[in-house]
Amino acid sequence: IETTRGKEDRIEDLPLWEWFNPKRRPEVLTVTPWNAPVVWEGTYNKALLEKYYTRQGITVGLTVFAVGRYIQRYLEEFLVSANKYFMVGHQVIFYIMMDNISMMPSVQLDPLRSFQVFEIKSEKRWQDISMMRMKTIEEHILAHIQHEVDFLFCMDVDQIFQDDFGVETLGQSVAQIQAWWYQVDPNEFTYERRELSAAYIPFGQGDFYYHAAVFGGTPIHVLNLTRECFKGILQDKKNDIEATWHDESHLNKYFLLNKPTKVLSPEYCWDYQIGLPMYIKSVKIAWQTKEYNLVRNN
Ligand code: 2GW
Ligand code: MN
Repeated sequence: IETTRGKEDRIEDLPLWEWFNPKRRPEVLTVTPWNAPVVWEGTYNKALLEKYYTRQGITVGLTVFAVGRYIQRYLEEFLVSANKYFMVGHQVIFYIMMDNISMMPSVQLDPLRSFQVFEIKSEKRWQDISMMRMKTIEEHILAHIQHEVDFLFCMDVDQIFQDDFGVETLGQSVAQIQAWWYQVDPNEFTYERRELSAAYIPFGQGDFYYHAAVFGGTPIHVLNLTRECFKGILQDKKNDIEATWHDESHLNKYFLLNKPTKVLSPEYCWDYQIGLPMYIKSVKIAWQTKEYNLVRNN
């Protein structure tokens, strides 16, 4: 598939050593075994990256889904905070997928920011609401997103931006470390462990436990990711099995086979319920509290 914007390999144009200094954070893991940067606060040269991407004139997309009670509960705060902290100074398109577009909150966006709202159908089971996002994202990348943006992020709605989530996060294929599983032995990760599932990861394998609440990359790479994950989801349905953590299990399998070119530290999606250890220097996105009684009793 050809993307018309043709800016595929941009981040590699700026050599890693020019903007990234892993030694700035000696107390944490800053480079993966396959030599991809793990981006932590303090490791990147913000001024240089800003200059570089401003000259390129990039547009960054962000997909977010809000179905049922998640509209009232989470969407407005997500958008207001994203407007304030996501890719400040760059063109941004928010792609908002809702089962009821008349419930779209009125959010005042800054210049350079726009949104597109799409109506999607709701699924009966919440597991399917979550998993079907892969299919919807795939369809939208093919239909229009590939022509509209240079980079795309896909996020959960139940979270709030609290600090700059900027161009240092851009790359071909970007994965987020799940806050609770940073520093845990991979054999304890909640990967799918049943061989029958397409998301199966045997013990002894795996690099990180990635969080499906934040992933991104160039449209072509996100297209491939969503396609492969959705294929796995369908195969599992055929075999009458559902992966333990739904789309997230499939995402972890995908990133095991297709290593991300950039990994985001837990600072980029932190859960304050863990506390605030010294190695968290800046919380870019914070998890919202889950009100299971409110949102999960359907
Ligand atoms: C989800 C679970 C239970 C009840 C409702 C929903 C629900 C999810 C919903 O009613 N409406 C809705 O819009 N969603 C969308 O699915 C919304 O965008 C939300 O952020 C996303 C994932 O659901 P969430 O955030 O409740 O799941 P988490 O925070 O436990 O997420 C992790 O695990 C999920 C799979 O179980 C996904 O992989 C998710 O990406 C992970 O962060
Ligand atoms: Mn979530």
